[in-house]
Amino acid sequence: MSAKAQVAISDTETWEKDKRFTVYKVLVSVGGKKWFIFRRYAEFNALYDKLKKIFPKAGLKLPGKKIFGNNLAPDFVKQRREGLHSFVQKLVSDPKICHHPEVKLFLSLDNPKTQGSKEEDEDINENGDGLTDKDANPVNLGPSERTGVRPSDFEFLKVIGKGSFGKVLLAKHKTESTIFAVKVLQKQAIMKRNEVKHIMAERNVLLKNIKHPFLVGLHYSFQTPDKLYFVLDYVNGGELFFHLQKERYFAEPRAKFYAAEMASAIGYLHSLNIIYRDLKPENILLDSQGHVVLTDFGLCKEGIEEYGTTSTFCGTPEYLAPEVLRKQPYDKTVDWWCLGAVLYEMMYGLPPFYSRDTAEMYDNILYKPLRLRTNVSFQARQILEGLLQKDKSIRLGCRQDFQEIKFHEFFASINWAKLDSRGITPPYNPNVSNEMDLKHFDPEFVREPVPASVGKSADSSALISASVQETDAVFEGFTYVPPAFDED
Ligand code: ISQ
Repeated sequence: MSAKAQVAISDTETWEKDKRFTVYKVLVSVGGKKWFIFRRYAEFNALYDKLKKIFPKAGLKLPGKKIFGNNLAPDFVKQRREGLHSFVQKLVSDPKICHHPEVKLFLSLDNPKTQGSKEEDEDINENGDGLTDKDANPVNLGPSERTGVRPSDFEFLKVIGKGSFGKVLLAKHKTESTIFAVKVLQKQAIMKRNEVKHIMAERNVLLKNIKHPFLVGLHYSFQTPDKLYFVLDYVNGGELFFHLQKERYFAEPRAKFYAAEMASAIGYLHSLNIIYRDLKPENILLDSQGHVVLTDFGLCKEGIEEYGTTSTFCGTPEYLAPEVLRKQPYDKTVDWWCLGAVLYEMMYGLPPFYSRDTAEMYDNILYKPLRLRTNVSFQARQILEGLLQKDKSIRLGCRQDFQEIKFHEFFASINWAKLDSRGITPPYNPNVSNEMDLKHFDPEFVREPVPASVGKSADSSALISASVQETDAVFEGFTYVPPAFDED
């Protein structure tokens, strides 16, 4: 970083997570490049605490920590913004402070986008969408990202799924005539819901180049100013639970086969230090031959050390592990609980601890002992007891992770090498006639028209609204990761 950095607190925004809080929008510019970072007061304060010890004579000042009354009151926020503005001005006016790693981190001065060579910048401009590099302000989507791809390269045919941040569409590549499932995420929707952290997790997961026979394959990704596009395998055997609903429950060999393919995929993710965390009915698909395909890595928790834990809440009520319900730290064993829940539902026809009353179901998950009717084998009951152990410190998988599941008696008949080579013939063939066969998809989605904004609109226009550019700034390098501070 040779050019001098300039900073200004340009605005504030009220974001929501568990409660409402203020974020300060800091415009940083270095050598003609500009970007925004979003920081909470507590983050300024943490930086201030460190710097005042390192640079005691610099006379750094931060607006006061606590006042009486409402921290969101406009007058108070304005006053604080002005104080924070003076603070950041002071940081960049002193080269020694400005080059300190804590300051560089805080202002994202080491963001690769700000350090790119001229050649790299020109490459980015060659994406052919008529946007200048500054306008496009791209997210780093990792090795899967392709430049020069646009939504208009695809014909979007049907909505085939809805996720937490967007939709999954059936799409045909216009020139290659190949069919894909394209997951479209709205950058702004994610930002509004303060889920930047989650999409970051998705990005980071993508960076790891995941490839496994039972995980949905990512062909490539691309982006427009307001959306992220993930071009995925189209999997058309239907949701596993769509089939389960039709048959009420599966015979043990069938349930075992699906559980083994899922366990193998989860074991693989764990080997990359990724917690899937979101194993739930709608994320388990069958391919055209009847093999399991897990989708949606949006909520994977990655980068967790072997004995590390994390406590971000996410999940679906039926399969929530007790520690997740309690908002306690969780680890890889959360996925073994979920596998237990899926296996239970496949064999008994309902999720474990099920109640139509959600509050009662939560209570059951936390306190009710697991009851296992004897219409399933002893080995099945034994593995379910191990996986659905409420205390994660004694849950099956807590010591040697996947190895404990793989070598459990229940799976004794599974040849794991053959399973991983997709060499075991699936117990059920979804019988799809061709790639376009949508017979296994929820007709409610399939009837839904493709949103007009997908593949058209301002996405590929040079006229990008200010708010869209701002949203992009948030995603550039995924600068903002809200920490768990209480102080606004
Ligand atoms: C692939 N094929 C069908 C549906 C899908 C849903 C989510 C992610 C990928 C998918």
